[in-house]
Amino acid sequence: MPAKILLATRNRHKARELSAMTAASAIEFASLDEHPEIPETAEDAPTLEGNARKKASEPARALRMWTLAEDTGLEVEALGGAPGVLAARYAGPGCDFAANNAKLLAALEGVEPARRGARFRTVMALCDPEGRVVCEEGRLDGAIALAPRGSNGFGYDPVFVVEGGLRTLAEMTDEEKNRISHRRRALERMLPHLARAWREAALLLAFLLAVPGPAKAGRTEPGQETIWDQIMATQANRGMRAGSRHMDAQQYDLAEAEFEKAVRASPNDPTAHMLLGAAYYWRGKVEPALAEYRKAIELDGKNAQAWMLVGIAMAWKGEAAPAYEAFRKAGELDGSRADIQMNIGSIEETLGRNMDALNHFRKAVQLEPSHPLYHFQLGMLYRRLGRDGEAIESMKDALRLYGQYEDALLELGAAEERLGQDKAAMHSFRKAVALKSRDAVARFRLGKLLLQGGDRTSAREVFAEAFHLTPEGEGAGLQLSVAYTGGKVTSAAPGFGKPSSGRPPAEDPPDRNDPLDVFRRNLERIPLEQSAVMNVDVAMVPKPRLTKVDDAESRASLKKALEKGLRPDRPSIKMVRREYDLPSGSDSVREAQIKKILGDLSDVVKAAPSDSDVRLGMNLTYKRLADALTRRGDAQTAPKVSFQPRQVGNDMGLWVIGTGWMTLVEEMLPESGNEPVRANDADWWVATGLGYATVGDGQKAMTAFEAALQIEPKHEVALLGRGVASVMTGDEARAAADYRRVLQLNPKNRAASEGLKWLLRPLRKRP
Ligand code: ITT
Repeated sequence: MPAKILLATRNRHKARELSAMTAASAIEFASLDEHPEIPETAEDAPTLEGNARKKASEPARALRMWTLAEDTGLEVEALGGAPGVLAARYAGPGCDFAANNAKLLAALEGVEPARRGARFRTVMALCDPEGRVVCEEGRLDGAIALAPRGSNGFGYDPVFVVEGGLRTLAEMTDEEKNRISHRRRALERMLPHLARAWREAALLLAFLLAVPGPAKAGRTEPGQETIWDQIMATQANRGMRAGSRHMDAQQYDLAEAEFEKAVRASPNDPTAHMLLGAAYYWRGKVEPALAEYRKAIELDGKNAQAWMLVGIAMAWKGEAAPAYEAFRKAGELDGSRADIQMNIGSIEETLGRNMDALNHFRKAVQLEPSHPLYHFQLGMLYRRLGRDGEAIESMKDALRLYGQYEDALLELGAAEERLGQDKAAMHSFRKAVALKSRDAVARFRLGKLLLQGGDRTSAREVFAEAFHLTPEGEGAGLQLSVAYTGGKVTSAAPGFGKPSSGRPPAEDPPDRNDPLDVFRRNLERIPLEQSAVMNVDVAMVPKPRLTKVDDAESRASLKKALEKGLRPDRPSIKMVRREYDLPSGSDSVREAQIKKILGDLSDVVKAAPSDSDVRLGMNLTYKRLADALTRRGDAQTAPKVSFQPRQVGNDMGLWVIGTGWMTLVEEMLPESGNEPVRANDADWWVATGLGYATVGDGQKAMTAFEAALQIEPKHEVALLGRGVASVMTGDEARAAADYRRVLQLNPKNRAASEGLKWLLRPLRKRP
């Protein structure tokens, strides 16, 4: 997991104690030993807090990592609080523990036991990657013994007798000390911050490969301030917070305006420049984005994120060499980030350095084994290297983590088929079709396997649903996204499901932050005469939840509390995806649809493990058909429909989008020309035609469907196919004729009636 928190101490006793106390938690610490390049912090502040802050913030800034550090002092009453902050160097620079103890005992020579009161005080500091610090303190009261006793612990432990007891700390076991120590008490207070830092980092990495900021801006627990909230609050006047909200809502223009303000207000803040750059990038302004990222690097050359952003922008421009250099630089600065490793590997693959790419992909998977995309990408590389067995394993890993990963199912099926495991392949493709019913690729592969197995009837059924047309229209679609990160979803909000024909929802809903209520409000805005498709991603990210330790319990070990509160194993993300159709309809029909959708989503969210953060993303697409057409210059020749074989999206909101799926069709198409294996079999021609249509070759598709119809003039699916090929080659009238013919043969054919509806929809004349 890259989301380690750096433990900034060079004192291995401290490190051991802190590690023991957090061993059962999900939090992982990185040690300063892994970063020999970080110079030792000069502990020259006059207070414990001052030193703790320095010890945490210097490495945090240098490494852009969450960092935990502490400074401990021993304060002896009879010595006016000495040695205090100077405890480490009490007997002089470079002195050892024994010398310090000897000097202390000598200073207290003759002081009676009642006046030997003392206390340990630890100030712990947690610093975020931007250099902002929170501090917490822990104390342990006691007295200085007359002579050293015991051999456990370190430092002043042999001379420190815990209040109310007889033993020195050095006479206690590690566990006993760790239950009561100043360090444990400081850590206890720090835990809520730590847990949030941990979660923050984990979430960020899991969800945002490219953009800094937005994911962090989401609240993790309603009503509770996170460190990030505090940071954002201090930046509110600089527009960062508002900007991040806009990024969350994918309103990049608004985000841009806010971040521009932020940059004007704090021209030396690298984060502001990165955020502004990200907003530019998402608006397609790649050069200005690059300029901002470079500015961030100028201000902070060790900013791995900024280097990675440069790499992404360069990769977008198609400039592999500078992209590679930037990703490598990012990797040098932060070797623990899986996303950076993936990016390095992707470029290497582009450059044909497959073995290097393989190593980087493998490393990414190691660093972040709970991320399905990384397994998928690794599997894809195995596939391209012809290592199908390993590809299958990787795809299965991805599917174990995200069962609805349709691309992984397709790849799995294809690899299984290549290895001759037809039964398994059929099973995988069937699952893919069940997940994305209109995916022509999945239907193509499944149908071919069925044909091969001699099951002609099933094959035809599978092919029949692969020819759905999509209405076209310039400016006709509306994309709308709602991102939500947060605690409990309380309800599907009373009163949901009231549709409107364009009028605003009647009254303010009870909880405007309830994501399902946000969904409801947006669904209600869809005019009744429009149809829409709603896609929802639900991600459940386990969170280390902290239980408040009450007094009775505080005597029990911290380890236990942590065991209770924090998940002991690595967080693994659960994803659920839903797609809903909202056909146009009457008031009551729409009402019922919305009710059903929200009820279903509410069930999904309720079924989330109670120790998970739920993140919801919604994407609504709808078509304003008539309006769009009136805006067209040439309504007569403008195409009304198109054939979209499959929806390619950035699965799971991640960066990688590809056309790799095309290979899944191409590898099954005839080597040369367009003759299928069985040239006198209409169904084989249909399969071939579907294949060509899917990879966008309308002409070859047409030839194949014609051939099928020569053999079998009343082949329903071939007619559907020729309709699609006609659309692809620009003859919508012919497509309509074919679809009419299909409906004569079979009035129940869905693809035909739907396609015909789009093809024949009336054009509204311009006034
Ligand atoms: P870092 O700066 O790398 O954290 P350090 O050894 O310099 O390690 P401090 O300045 O915080 O740590 O500690 C000052 C001294 O206080 C330390 O050298 C010990 O002698 C003593 N000390 C700290 N914690 C102690 C503990 O739990 N028991 C006994 N002595 C302790």
